[in-house]
Amino acid sequence: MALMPILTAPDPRLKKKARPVEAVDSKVRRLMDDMLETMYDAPGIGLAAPQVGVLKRVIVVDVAEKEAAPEPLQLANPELVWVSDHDNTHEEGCLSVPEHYADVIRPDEIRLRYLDRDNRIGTLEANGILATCIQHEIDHLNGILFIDHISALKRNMILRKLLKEKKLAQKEAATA
Ligand code: GNR
Ligand code: NI
Repeated sequence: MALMPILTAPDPRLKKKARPVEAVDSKVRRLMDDMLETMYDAPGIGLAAPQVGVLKRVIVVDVAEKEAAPEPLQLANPELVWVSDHDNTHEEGCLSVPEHYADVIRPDEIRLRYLDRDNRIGTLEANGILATCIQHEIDHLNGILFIDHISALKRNMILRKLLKEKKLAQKEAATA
């Protein structure tokens, strides 16, 4: 198991569409395990492979309460096969958009198809925070960040701030 560095916006790799895995083999399983470890360490409730620079359709999620037993999900090629026409607003954050939060409207309930850790087809129905998180992660696989769901004005303010912080960090690293 290993921690992987998490990319932050703006980064062109976060805007790319990820490719399906052909099968969940030992290499994909290792990626899933490293992603889960990286997510728990961050800490976050979800992580998509593009956030660690891997353009594969792989996500991990765990929305269990901190005190409760962990409920890790490791999914490859997740596909929404149904979404409810009822929407829900939830405040979202993202490990790739650190320290910024905004309300995002998404379908309340979803049904999902995916490949599990053993390369078997699975289905899952989700609502609430789990449905929000899974949709947020699938967005990452399509090069979409939660800030793409808010106004261009707010989005550009956030991106400018993150870029400034990145440039400052680079400068500090160069003079250290
Ligand atoms: O840790 C995370 N919290 C979160 C809160 C509300 C909606 C979505 C999320 S996902 C985020 C981790 C992350 O960036 N996943 O891509
Ligand atoms: Ni995210």
